[in-house]
Amino acid sequence: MENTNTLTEYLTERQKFVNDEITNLIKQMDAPLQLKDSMLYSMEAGGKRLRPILMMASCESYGGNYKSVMTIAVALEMIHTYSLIHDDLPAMDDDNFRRGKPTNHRKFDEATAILAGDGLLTHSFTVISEDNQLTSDQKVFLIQELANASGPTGMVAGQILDIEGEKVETSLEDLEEIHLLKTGQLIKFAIVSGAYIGGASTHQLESINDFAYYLGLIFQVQDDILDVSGDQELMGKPVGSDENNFKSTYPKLLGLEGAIEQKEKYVQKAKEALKSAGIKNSLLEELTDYLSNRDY
Ligand code: GRG
Repeated sequence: MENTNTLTEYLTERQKFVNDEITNLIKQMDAPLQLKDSMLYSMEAGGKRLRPILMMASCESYGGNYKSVMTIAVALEMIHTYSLIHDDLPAMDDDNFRRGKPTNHRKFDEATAILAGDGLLTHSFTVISEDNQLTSDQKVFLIQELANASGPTGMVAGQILDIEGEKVETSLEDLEEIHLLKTGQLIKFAIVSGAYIGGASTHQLESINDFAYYLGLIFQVQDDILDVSGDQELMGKPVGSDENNFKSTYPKLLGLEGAIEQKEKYVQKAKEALKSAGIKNSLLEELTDYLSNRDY
């Protein structure tokens, strides 16, 4: 792909495939109506589908067919969506809106939102275990990797470190550790499982793992940069002026210019890792630039 239009078309097409598969897999589920409605509400609320798209791109980069990872991609999006539903709850961020719509607990109620999250988390493993395109060995590998990435050694660990980190000053190193767990682990799963199903060798999986590490950091630093731009536009305040909250971000620790420089360093490292990963096309490199410069 050589220009932005083509990449935008690629992203739109892939989002549509993912959206269709999401609707299909959740509608088939034999669950009480209120629960199903609540799960479907958040799954269809308009996410960017970045993790599924990265998984498909990683699979294609090793010569695989993106359709072979569609169910795994939806399973991953189920876990991502569960984490957002729970993150928005009153006990956590207490948010009223997500993706421009009322959060799950505002649309339904708190108990239903907790259960919708629980349902999405557990059902993600069901859909992988029932995917007829996968061998038993592949299912075990994927289920183990996904559980490690999302559970108490991955995203859930990152979430508690993040909550605790809001109470004290944190260093750049602490911040990287939190993000690598909280958001980086699911991104890593997307890349590694896509490469695995696409046919990458053990050595290639190790190299692509390094790429995924930096991509997770790029995603987060850009998220922090976008938050600052949004805050400044909304409140006319300087970077890091929210003195009542210790929550670290890249711009707070490094300043806006420093955060942008740090992002460029991660981009360089990510591209170096891609070079040694034996990739057959430039798709992941283009997605790296896209994620690094995204404005939403
Ligand atoms: C509750 C166990 C538990 C974990 C929550 C990821 C997370 C952990 C919370 C989300 C908090 C947050 C907004 C983090 C910033 C980075 C991030 C994950 C943004 C949302 O991901 P996108 O931009 O969202 O891919 P969409 O809506 O496009 O799917």
